[in-house]
Amino acid sequence: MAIELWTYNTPNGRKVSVALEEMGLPYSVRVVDITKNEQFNPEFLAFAPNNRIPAIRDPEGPGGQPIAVFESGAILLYLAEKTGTFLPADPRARVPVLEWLMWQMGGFGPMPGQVHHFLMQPDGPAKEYGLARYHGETKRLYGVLDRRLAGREYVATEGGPSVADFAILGWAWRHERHQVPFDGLPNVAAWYDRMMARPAVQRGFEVPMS
Ligand SMILES: N[C@@H](CCC(=O)N[C@@H](CS)C(=O)NCC(=O)O)C(=O)O
Repeated sequence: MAIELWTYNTPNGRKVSVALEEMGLPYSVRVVDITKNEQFNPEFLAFAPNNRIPAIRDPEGPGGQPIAVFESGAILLYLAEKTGTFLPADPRARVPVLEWLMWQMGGFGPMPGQVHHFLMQPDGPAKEYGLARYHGETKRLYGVLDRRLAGREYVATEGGPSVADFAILGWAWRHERHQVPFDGLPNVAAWYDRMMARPAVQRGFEVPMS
């Protein structure tokens, strides 16, 4: 039975559709229109208590019983473990995937998200301060990613991507919106093109979500 993906057309939402496509799992999209505050609907809050997309409901969870998962990082790990894909079983090889997934969840998402917020504010000192802080931090994070990708095809694994790549890609997809051109980030640019050339990734970004 298909997994329900409750989501909207945003970086955090796209991470999960990309992963589902890459894993070949059947799923249906349930649009939660966050521009209309649908994330506060009781039906959604019942299994997504933080009123943020994405969340999933899997009718065939562990033990064949239904399960719901919220928080995109937890969803990616759940799906990777369910399918035995995109997350190495070897504990040593798994560590960098967890490191870079947490790096994304803790920084390379919250920081560009603040840039998106401050860009929409009226001109003035608050906007100036917010952008100086969060755009600066976002650019620093892109620099960290570029150095990590030197001599590597994927962020945390060899021979193919992991869920860490899917998580980071969701936000890099919005690099123009948070005003970080890839000039001067050659390794990020090459990785981005490599990831975006994957047919499943393309399907994950194209599936209607709004
Ligand atoms: N840490 C959460 C963040 C989710 C998140 O911030 N989702 C945004 C869209 S990208 C949202 O639902 N915003 C609705 C709101 O702010 O009320 C995750 O990765 O799942």
